[in-house]
Amino acid sequence: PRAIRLEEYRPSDYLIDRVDLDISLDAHATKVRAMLAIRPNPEGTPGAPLTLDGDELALEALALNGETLAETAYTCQPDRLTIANPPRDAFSLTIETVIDPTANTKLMGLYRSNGVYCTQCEAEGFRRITYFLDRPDVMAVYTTRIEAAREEAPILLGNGNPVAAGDLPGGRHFAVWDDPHPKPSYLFALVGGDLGSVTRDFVTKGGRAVRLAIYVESGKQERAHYALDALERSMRWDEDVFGREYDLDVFNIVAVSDFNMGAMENKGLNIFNDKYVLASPETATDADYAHIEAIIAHEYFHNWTGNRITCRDWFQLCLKEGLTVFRDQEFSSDERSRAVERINAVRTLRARQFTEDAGPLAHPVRPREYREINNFYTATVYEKGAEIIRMLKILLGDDAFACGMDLYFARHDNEATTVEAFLACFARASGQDLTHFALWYEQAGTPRVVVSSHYDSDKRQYRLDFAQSTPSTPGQPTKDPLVIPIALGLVDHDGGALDHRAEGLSDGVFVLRHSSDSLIFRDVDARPVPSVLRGFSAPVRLSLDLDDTGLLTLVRHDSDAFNRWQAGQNVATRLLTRAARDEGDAAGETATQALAEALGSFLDAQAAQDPAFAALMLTLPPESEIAQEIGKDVDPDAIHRAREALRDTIARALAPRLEALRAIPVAAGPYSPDAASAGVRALRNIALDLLVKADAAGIIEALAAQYDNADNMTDRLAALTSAVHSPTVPDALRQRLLTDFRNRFDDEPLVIDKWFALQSGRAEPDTLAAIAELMQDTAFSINNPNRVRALIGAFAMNNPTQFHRADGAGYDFLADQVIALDARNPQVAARLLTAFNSWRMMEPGRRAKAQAALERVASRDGLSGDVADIVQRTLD
Ligand code: B3K
Ligand code: ZN
Repeated sequence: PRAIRLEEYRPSDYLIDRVDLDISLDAHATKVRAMLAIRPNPEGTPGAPLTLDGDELALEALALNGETLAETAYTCQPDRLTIANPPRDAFSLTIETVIDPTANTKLMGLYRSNGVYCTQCEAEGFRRITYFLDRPDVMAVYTTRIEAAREEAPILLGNGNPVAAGDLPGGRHFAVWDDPHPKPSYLFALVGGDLGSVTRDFVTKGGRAVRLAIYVESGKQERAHYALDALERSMRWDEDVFGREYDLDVFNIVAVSDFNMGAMENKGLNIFNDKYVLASPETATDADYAHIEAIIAHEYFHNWTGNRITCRDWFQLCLKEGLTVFRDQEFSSDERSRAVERINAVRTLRARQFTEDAGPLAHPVRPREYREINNFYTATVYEKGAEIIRMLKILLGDDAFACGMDLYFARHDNEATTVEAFLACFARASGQDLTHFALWYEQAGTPRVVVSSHYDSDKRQYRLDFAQSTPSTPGQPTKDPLVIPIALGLVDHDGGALDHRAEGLSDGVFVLRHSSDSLIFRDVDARPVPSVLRGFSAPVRLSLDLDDTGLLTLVRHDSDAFNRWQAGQNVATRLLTRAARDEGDAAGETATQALAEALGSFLDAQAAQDPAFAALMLTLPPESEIAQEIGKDVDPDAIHRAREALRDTIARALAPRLEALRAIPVAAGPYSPDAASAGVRALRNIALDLLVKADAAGIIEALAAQYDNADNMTDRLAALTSAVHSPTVPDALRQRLLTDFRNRFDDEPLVIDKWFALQSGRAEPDTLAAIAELMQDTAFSINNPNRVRALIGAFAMNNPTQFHRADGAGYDFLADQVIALDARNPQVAARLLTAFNSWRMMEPGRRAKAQAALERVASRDGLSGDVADIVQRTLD
C-alpha cells in the first residue's frame, strides 16, 4: 500500500450529514441498506468526482435521489465506488451491500463472535459494512434499524438512544436506534445476540437520567458487577474533575470473546474484549480488576475526548488516545495510590515505549506518514502521548491546565480537530508560547538527560549541570533540544529535605530548554544528595552522577515516593548491567549487600504502612530494561542469569523479614479487589516468590498450601507462578499444580489464558516444545486473539531468553505463526511481529538469525498490508 502523508491532508470534497442504516442480520448474508444525505463541501473542489471507500464489499443496488443509477454513471470495485459527476447540490445516495459476518476472520467491520453479531470500525472498518467517506472528519447523525431472528438475537443494540422496536413475520424482530450526536464512521457500532445484562440507573449532575447496562454471555452477569461499578465511578469522576457529563439516555457496554484489542469507545455502545469486563474472585486477579477499572474508565472518558471532539485525520490519533490515557491514569491515581499508579505507568512506558523508541519502529507521537494506520495504535501514541499531556500540566500549573481543557471542550465540541488546535487552547489559557513544546509531538526517540553535580565548599555553592540529547531514529537523523520539565529537590545525607532556592527553579521544577543549562544553589553548607526527575516529570532517560551511597540515601529518605523507588532500581540496574557484562566483582558484592540492607530498613519502616509500594520496592527492573541499558550486543541469557542471581542474594539476605511480610494480614471478610487489600496480597506474594527462590525451610509446603486453599485467583495464581518459574520447586509439585489448574478451570477460557501464558513464559529450553504441545490443547484456538496473545504473544513479548534463543528457534517459531495467522487476522499477526523490535541490539549470532527469520516473512507472497508494513520497517 502507498504511504499516506500528513502534509497531503485535504478536506473532503463531500460531506455526509445524515446516515440512515437498515441492517438485516444473517449469519452469512447480512443485508445493509445505507441512505446517505450528501452535499458538496464548501472547502472542497467543486464538481469533483465522489469516491467512497470500500473493503471487500459487494454492491447490490445503488440509487441517487431515489432513482436507480445508470451503470455508466459510476464505477464500482470491492474497495471503491466512484460517481464521476455527482449533483452540485445536496443529494441522497442509497447503497445496498451484502456481507458475510461469519467469514469475517479479520474481526474488522461486522463479524460474529460466539454467535454474537458485533462490529469494530476503528480505524477503517466501516468501509467493510457499506461504501462510505470513511474518514474521521466526515461527521454525520445516524439512525440504525437492526433486524434479526428473535431467537438468535433477542438483544439488538445500536449507537445513541433506542426509539422503536417490534416483531416482524417469520420469527424476526427489529429495533431502531437514533444517535443525535454527529460522529465519524469509526464510532459506529451494532450488536445482536442472546446476551444477559446487569443494569443501574445514573443521574448526571445536570439531572439527566441514564440507564447503564453491561451485556455479557448469558449466565455470566454476576461477573459484570465490578465493571458496572467502575463505570459509575468513572462517570462521577469525569463530572467532578473535568466537568464532563454524559449526553445520552443509555450507556451500553457489550463484552465479546473475539476482539482484536482491549475495547472500543463507540458512541453510547462500547464493545469490550470480555477479558476487560468479566471478573469474579475465583477467576480474576487483583491486576485484572485494576485493568478492568482502567479500561472501563478509558473508554468512557473517550465520550468527550475522542467522540464529542474527534480527530481530523488519523495522524492526530494521540489527540484522543494520549489525552484519554492521561485521564484514565489520573482516575486510577485518585481511586488508588497515586505513587503506585505512577510507578506502574512508568514501568509500562519503559518496557513498551522506550523499547519501541529505541528500535526500527520508532515514530513521533504524531507520525507524519503511515501505510497501515492500525499499526500506529502504539505505546508511543498512547503512553508517550499521555506523558506529553502530563508535562503540559506540570509546565502550566494545575489551574492554567484546567482552563486550557475547558477552553478545548468549549471551542471544539462537535469538531474533528488537530493537535495544533488543542495546544492553542493551552497557549491561550496560560499566556505561554507552546511552539517549542510542540516538538514533543514531532520528534521521535527517547531523550537522554545527563546531570552532573558540583559542590564548591569555598563559595558554598552547589551546581547541577544538565545536558540533553536525543538519539537518531528512522527518518530523523538529527534532533533538536526539547522543553523538558525536571522536578527536583535536594536531600541532606541524614535524609532531611533541604529547601534551597535557585534561580530558574520554580515550584520545584527546572525547565531544560537548551541542549545544556545549569542550576546554581547558594548558601549550601555541605554537598547534598540531588533527587532529580521526581515523579518522572518527563519521559526521558536520566543519567545522574550519584554513587550508590547517595542513591541509598534516597531509598531511605526521599520525600518523593517515585524517586525513592527509582533510586533502588538504579542501584539494581547498575549491578545487573555489570554482572550481565560479566564484570561482577567484589565491589558488586558489597554493593549488593548495601542494597539488601537499605531494602531491609525500608521494609522495617514502611512495609506495613504501604504494602503495595513495598512490593514494588522489592521488584527488580525487568530484563528488557537491562537489555536497553546495555544497548548493543545483548546476550539475554547473561541478563537472565544476573537477575536471578541478584534476586537470590537479596532473597537470602532478607529471608527473616520476608517471613514476617508473609504474615501481614489481609483485611478480614470475603475477598475484595480494593487497592489496599490488593497491596497486601502483592507484598505477601512477592515475599513468597523470593522465599521460594531462596529455598527457605518449609516454603515449598507453604506454596502448595496457598495454591490448594486460596479463595481467590490472585493468591492461587501467585503460588502457581512461583512454582512454574522457580527451579527450586520439585517437578512433581509443579506438574500437579499445573494439571489441577487446567482441570479446575476447564470451562473458563480467560483463566486458561493465564495457564497458557505462564507456561510459554518459562525461561527453560523445553518451553518451545511445550508451546507446540499446548497449541494442540482443546482450549487453544488460533482464531481467538486472546488465546493467541496468551500462548504465542506472551512467549514473544515476555520470555526474552527463549524467544531470543541462540539457535534462532524462537525467531523461526514466531515467523511461522505470523505467516499462518496473517491469512486470517492481519492485525493480530502484525502486532505479534513487533516482538522483533529489539533484534538489532542482540549479539551478532542472534542478530543474523533474527534477520533471516524476518527476511523469510518479508519474502512471502500475499502478505497483508499490516504485516508487510511492520516487516519492512523492522528490516529497514
Ligand atoms: N480506540 C480503540 C482502539 C482502536 C484500535 C484500532 N486498531 C480503543 C481505545 O484506545 O480506547
Ligand atoms: Zn483509547
